[in-house]
Amino acid sequence: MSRVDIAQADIGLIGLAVMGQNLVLNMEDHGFTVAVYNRTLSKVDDFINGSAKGRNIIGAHSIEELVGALKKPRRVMMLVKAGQPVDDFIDLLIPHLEAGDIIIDGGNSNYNDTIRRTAYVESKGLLYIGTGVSGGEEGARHGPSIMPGGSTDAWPHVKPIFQAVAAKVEGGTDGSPSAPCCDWVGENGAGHYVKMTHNGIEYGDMQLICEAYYLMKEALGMSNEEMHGTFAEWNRGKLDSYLIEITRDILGFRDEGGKYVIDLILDTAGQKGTGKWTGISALDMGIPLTLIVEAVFARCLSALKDERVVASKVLSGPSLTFDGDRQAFIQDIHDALYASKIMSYTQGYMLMQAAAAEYGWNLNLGGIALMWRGGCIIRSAFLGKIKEAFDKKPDLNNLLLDDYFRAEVEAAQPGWRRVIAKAVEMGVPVPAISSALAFYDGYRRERLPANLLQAQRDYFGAHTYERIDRPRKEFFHTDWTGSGGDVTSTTYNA
Ligand code: 2AM
Repeated sequence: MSRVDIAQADIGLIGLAVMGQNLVLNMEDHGFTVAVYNRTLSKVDDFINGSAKGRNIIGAHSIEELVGALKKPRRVMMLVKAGQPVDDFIDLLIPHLEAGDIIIDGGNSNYNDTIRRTAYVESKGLLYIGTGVSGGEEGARHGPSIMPGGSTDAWPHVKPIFQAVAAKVEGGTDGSPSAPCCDWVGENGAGHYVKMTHNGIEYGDMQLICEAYYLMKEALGMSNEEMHGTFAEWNRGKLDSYLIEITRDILGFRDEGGKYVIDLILDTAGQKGTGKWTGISALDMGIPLTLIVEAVFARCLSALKDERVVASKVLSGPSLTFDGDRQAFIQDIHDALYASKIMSYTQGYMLMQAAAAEYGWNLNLGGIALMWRGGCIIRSAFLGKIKEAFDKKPDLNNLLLDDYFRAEVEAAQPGWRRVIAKAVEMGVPVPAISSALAFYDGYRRERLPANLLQAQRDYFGAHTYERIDRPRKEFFHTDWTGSGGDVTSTTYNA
């Protein structure tokens, strides 16, 4: 292409907040020419005259100018605030685009919106991608995890750009030394769904680490320095991950006055909603995503700071000091965290498998583990093992049934149980660690007490039940009181 041709940019990017700017610089680092636009035009000029100076980055002062700068098929990526701004930009773009052009939403959109927008944009003869981009500002600049879904025909046109800028990890599926943390996730909202699940798992991982910290602090009375050392050690083993690494650093961090910053931070958690969305989706589909939901509720409980301050002066609990083997207990906490983490990822994968069936997505489950292996907040060595499990058995129904994970849980189980028993005895709340065990103990039981539950439902509402000695889908009703008659409920199915 000659230099006088104005349509020279490989991709256009709308939204020059820090994430957008960093992703543009990252793309340009990899040899792509990028055209940029932002609602507030001064940001375009500031960027072009600032960190984009001397680079193959073209500033546009209107949507028309932006579109005019793009090679065909045109690729326009939005990194703007989720919600209405995305719909607004889609409508602003459509009149300037032609068949085969691609609109990409790289923001934190809800997957339901992405499903709707894919259909809408496709109805105009264009292609749409909704993609999760994880890794924060740093990731955007040097290699994020990218999870694209949407119009399948769009993928070959964005693949070279996305895979070039994505984080890289060792060991590609094809035997290559490095693999990008980006692959096609699936149809319409699949990319944003997987990103949402990533965020839910992130909630779970963070809560589990917080519970481990709380046990060390409250049950064992460990100092920040001791905990810093323990997390440093854990980060060299099976728990090796970004979140353990930053926890190690946080625990050792002091301010100018020599005070540990961790002890100065108010214990009340914020949230932006992606954990809640994950929980809502699980409830809608009937998937026991207990650990992530506990993690969301733990944040909610923490936010009731004022109430807790009042309650702490009124409500009593045990006041015990730890009298066991401290080193052994630290190892038990490690095992409890590890086993709970396996439960959390098991549940997360159950959720994605259910969503794939619900929405008709062909999800590449091993590929998702690889996408999360680097670049994003939940990146860890552990995800390499999940990838291996799906490589061995692509149709693996449940992660716990994989030989490696089954054996790992088996080995961690005694310590996991001891930790929960001790926490209960001492009155230290460990909602995620304990609900993870409740899930495990429930999942591995052939028989649960739901026979009684069904009897109760049949007793008060004639909801009927199935029998162990008859084929499934045959329903029975008992006249429990002798005065109920044989009319059964057929409409109530909640
Ligand atoms: P701005 O610089 O004009 O505020 C992250 O906030 C990005 O989303 C920014 O590029 C911001 O543009 C853009 N953004 C936020 N709200 C918007 C809106 N209502 N319409 C268009 N862009 C918006």
